[in-house]
Amino acid sequence: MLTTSNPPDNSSNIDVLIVGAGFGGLYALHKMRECGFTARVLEAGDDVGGTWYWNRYPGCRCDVESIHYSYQFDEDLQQEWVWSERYATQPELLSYIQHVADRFDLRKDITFNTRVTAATWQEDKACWQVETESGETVRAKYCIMATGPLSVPNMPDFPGLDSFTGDTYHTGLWPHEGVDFTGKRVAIIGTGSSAIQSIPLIAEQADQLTVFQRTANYAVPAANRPMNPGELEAVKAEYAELRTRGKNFPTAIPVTPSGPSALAVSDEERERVFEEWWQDKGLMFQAAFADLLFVDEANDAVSDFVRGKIRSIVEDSSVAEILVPKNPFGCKRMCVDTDYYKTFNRDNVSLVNVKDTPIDRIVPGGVLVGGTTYEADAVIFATGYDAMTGALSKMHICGRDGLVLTDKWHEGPSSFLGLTVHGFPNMFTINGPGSPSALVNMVTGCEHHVEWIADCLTHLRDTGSAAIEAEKPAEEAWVEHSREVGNASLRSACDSWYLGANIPGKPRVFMPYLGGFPAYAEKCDSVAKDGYSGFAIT
Ligand code: N01
Repeated sequence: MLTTSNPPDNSSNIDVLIVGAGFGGLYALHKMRECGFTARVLEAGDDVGGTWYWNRYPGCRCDVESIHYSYQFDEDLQQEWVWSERYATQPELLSYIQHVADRFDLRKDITFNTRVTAATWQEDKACWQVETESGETVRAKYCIMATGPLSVPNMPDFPGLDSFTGDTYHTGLWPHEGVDFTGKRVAIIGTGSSAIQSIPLIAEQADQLTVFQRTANYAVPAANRPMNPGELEAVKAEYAELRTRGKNFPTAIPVTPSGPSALAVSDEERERVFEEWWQDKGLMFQAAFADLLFVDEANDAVSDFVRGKIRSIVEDSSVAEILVPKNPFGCKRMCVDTDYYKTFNRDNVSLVNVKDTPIDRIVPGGVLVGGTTYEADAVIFATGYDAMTGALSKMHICGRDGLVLTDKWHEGPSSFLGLTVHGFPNMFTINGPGSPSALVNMVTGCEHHVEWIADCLTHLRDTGSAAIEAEKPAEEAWVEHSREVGNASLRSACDSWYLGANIPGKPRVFMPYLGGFPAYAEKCDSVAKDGYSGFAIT
């Protein structure tokens, strides 16, 4: 029995064990059932939702438009669901995922409040033995790790943290009941996407907000708004076609750059395009010209445009200069904002640059930097995640011949297609390192992986095969190809979570695949069509 509330009765006989009940895990469960496999999901939280279950900080919403950031596998679902805003809030996304779980009767095969701690390949039985925090054991022929690329919060080891007398929060583990900062002095550490979304709202509520910034980030206006009358209906009238078209774009989001190069147009035209895209395109501003993330001079142009915007919004020029990013545009993941820079014009908001003078320690009454204590009643850690490998590394995953995944990956993750790992038969990762993952529309990425895995398992069943495993040369070739593609982009030009640089001691490897969704999907297709070339099937 796994939990008292939801006990599986045939745990040792299931075909597919899925870890995680976010977008990837839920669709995996639905698809596996549809293909006639028995499947079960183990989920650490007490409900479905993954990212959208855990991230409940003020202002949390998706930066991919709702019409794209949603499932496309079921026409009735996409026709019936009504999005209220261009970019859905976390509560709206969570209710969408809950609706999907109910609509497809998924909950009966999900065991909540159950964290997986270990998975061991049993060669003699050709199955995975999976263990949970409560000491339960589940066996399954196949294991799908739908654990999310950004699901393990990074909590820097600040000295003195335990001495703090106020409340502490991490944006990725926000209290379900919400937090009222009225009358409070709040400190927030970090200026990535989570901080940039939450700072304007916390500033409106708190007495005083102190922002501790180590690296200035690029943020562009989200341009969020309620859906216009008739807008959703127009999308739905051609939804299937829109979805198909989306898959032809590198990000799996159908946005066509205004031109191939920012350098091929006059200064006036470039400025006009940047301004137009700045006003309305949100995250897709980065696609205003096709070469912004590849050619230094084009990148300089867009970097300078955004720097100019920051200087024009922030009234205190010394504050503006701290907020102006020094990195190339897009090498850290771009952020979208609603009134982020404007918030620094408020009297109750101050900015502390901790780049050259890092945080010394947390003290009982606040945060100590360079001998000054910034007093706080609450400290928010908006310090990000152990990305891409964090959740997989937290479990003790032991493959063939006793090979432990963290040992194999001690110099950085390697995989074939970001889906499978040599030495770990019958194990699949959804949005794993080596796949496009967070560089594309994540829901499309999840669906693509699940459908590839479903076809693969069906093939194994149809051919009476027991196990599939990525071959070493195929994995090495994929790692090398991913490295080459990654080096061609300016995204790898600075420290970021893409590279694991935000976690002390983590090897520096650019983890998401940068070749774009169409090339990636084509490679996955051709491997399958070739009878799973690059895999050993036994
Ligand atoms: O985390 P981050 P995030 N001292 O890693 C700072 C997705 N997402 O949760 O840059 C001081 O980006 C760190 O500083 P530095 C999206 O993919 C999407 O904000 O390492 N500061 C940085 O400023 C995103 O990229 C959405 O120098 C320290 C911050 O903490 C990803 O999640 C919304 C520090 C961490 O920023 C992660 O975003 C939210 C230290 N010791 C998230 N350690 C949307 O869809 C870390 N920092 C809109």
